[in-house]
Amino acid sequence: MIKSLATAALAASALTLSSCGGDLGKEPELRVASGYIEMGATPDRPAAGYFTILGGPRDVDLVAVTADLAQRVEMHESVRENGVVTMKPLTSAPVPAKGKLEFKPGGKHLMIWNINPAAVRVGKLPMIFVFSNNNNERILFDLKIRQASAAGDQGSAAMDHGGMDMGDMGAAGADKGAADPAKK
Ligand SMILES: [Cu+2]
Repeated sequence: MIKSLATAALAASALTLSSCGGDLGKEPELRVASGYIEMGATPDRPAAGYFTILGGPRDVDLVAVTADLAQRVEMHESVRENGVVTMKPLTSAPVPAKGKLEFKPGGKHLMIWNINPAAVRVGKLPMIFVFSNNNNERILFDLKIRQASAAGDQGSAAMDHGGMDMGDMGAAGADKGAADPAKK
């Protein structure tokens, strides 16, 4: 009896020790590290979302991003072909183990339609990032909202998004059907 108590005490202190020193050898944790939303140039234009996700111990895919306070969110990739930039809807994006996935201007990005005005006033949009691991693990993260800048790169990005509405709507519509179940 006494012996087993001592063993338990030793085990407990061993646990304490390992949790103390454990940070050094800790497994990387899948997480959203940062991100922001750039509002469209005019209210009828979609906003663009950018973020960085840090990979965990295993390769996973980001399969959807949703927001209750926006009408629609899509993942896109800008691709330059023969000097012309077009956008393609993405159904998933890989997050390599211990690596990172970046959505950034000129590459992969979110397009977000009709963000709730209250969220715009507060300056952040709560979003849900859905992954292909553990029965679609969900990570909640607030993206900060920035107003559209008047000129420069952001202006042209907004124009790209405007063109998207007409060009790739068929593909985007098909894509939306696949993404919807994750929303529920
Ligand atoms: Cu886009």
